[in-house]
Amino acid sequence: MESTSVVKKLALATIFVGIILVAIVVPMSLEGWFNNETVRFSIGLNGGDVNKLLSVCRACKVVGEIPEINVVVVEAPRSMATYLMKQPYVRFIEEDREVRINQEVKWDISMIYAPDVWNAYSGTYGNAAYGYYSTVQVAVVDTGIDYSHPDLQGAVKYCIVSLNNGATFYRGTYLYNCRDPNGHGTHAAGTIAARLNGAGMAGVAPKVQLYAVRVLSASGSGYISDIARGIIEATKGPDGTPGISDDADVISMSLGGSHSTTLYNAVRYAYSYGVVLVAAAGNEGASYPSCPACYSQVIAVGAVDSNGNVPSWSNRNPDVVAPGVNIYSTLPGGKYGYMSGTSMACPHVSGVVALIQALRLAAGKSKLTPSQVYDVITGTAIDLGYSGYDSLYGYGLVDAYDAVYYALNYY
Ligand SMILES: [Ca+2]
Ligand SMILES: [Ca+2]
Ligand SMILES: [Ca+2]
Repeated sequence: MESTSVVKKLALATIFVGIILVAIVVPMSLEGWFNNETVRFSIGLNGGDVNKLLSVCRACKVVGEIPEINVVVVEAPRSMATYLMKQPYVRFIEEDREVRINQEVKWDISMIYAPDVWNAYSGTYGNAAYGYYSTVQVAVVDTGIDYSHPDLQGAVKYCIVSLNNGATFYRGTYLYNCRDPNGHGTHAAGTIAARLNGAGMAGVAPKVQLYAVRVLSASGSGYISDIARGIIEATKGPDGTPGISDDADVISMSLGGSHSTTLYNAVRYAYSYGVVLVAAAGNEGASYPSCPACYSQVIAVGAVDSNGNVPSWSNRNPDVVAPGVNIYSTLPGGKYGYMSGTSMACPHVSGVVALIQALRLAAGKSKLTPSQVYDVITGTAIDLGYSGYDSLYGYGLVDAYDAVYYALNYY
C-alpha cells in the first residue's frame, strides 16, 4: 500500500513539477524561439564588477571593456537584456549597433566639393542646391542612358536619337529609344545626376534633369553629322525652337575627334543660344584637346586621379581638370562599375554648371552666359602644379563650392 501511495505521490509530484516547468519553460522558450539571436550589448556598470554580471548570466561573453566610462561590451541572447537591466549593479544596457559611414558619395564627388554646395544651399534654395530647377536640363550627348536605372529614376525627361547620318532619327519622350546598349553614356549620366537616395552612388547634381542625346552607336562611335544634329536638337529642346527655357542649359560631350567645320558650326549654334558646352579633352596623350573640346566656346576637361595627378593619356592644355581615373558610376541594367578617361572627367564639370544655373535661377537671378560660366569655372578652379595656368592642369581642379559661391555673389 505504502509503495503504491509513494508511487502516486511521485506521480502527482511529477505532474505538479511538470506543470510548473511548463508554466516557466514555455514562455521562456517561446521568447527564445522568436528572439534568441546573440547580439552585442554595451552595459554600464555601477561598481564595475564584471564577475557579478557573469555569475548571473552564463550565456554572456565579455568581448570588450571601456574602463574609463565603466562599460563592458557583452555578447548575449537578446532575451537577456530585460533580466540584466534588473540587476542593481547595471546602470544601463543598450545594443551595440553597427554604424556605417555613408559611402554613397564617392571620392570624386567629394574632391570637387559638390556636397558642400548641397549642404550650404539646400536650406535656402531647396532642390536647386542639388541641381533641380524646372527649366534646367543637362543634355548628355553619348551612347544613350539607362533611364530605368534605380539611381537615375526620373532623371531623363527627353530623348533625341541621331544615328547613321540621321537614318535613325527620333525626338520625343519615348525614352526606350534612348536606352544605352554600350554603357558609356549611362556612366557619364550617373556622374552628373545619380540620385542621393541612400544607395549606389550620387552624382554632382543629384536632382538635375537630363536630356538623353543618343548619337553614338552600341560600339561607341558615331558620325560627326549625328553629333552636330544632336547638339542642335538639344539646343532646341522638346518644343523644337531654340531660345526658349526648355532648351538644354548644358551640353555634356564625353567624346572627341579631329576638327570638323560642321561640328564647329553646331557648337557655335548652341553657344549663340546661351548653352554651356563641356567636353572631354581626349585620351591620346596629345599636346592639345581633341574637338569639340578644342573650340574656345567649349570648356575642355582633362583628368586627374584621386591624388590629383594627371595621367599620361589625358590630353594637355585643358581649361580645367576633374576626377577621371577609376570613377565609380552607373551602368546599364541597374549595375555599377569603374571607368577611366577624360569622358569621366567631363560630366563632373557639366554637373557643376547645372548647380550654378539652378541656384542662380532659384536665387531670382538670370542664368550666367556661357562666357560668364567659363570665367567662373576657370577663375575658381584650384590651382595645381605650376603656379597659374599650366599645360597639365589648365587653370586647375574644378571647385563646385567656390564656383557656385562666385556665381551667386559676383554676378
Ligand atoms: Ca544613389
Ligand atoms: Ca526650346
Ligand atoms: Ca597650375
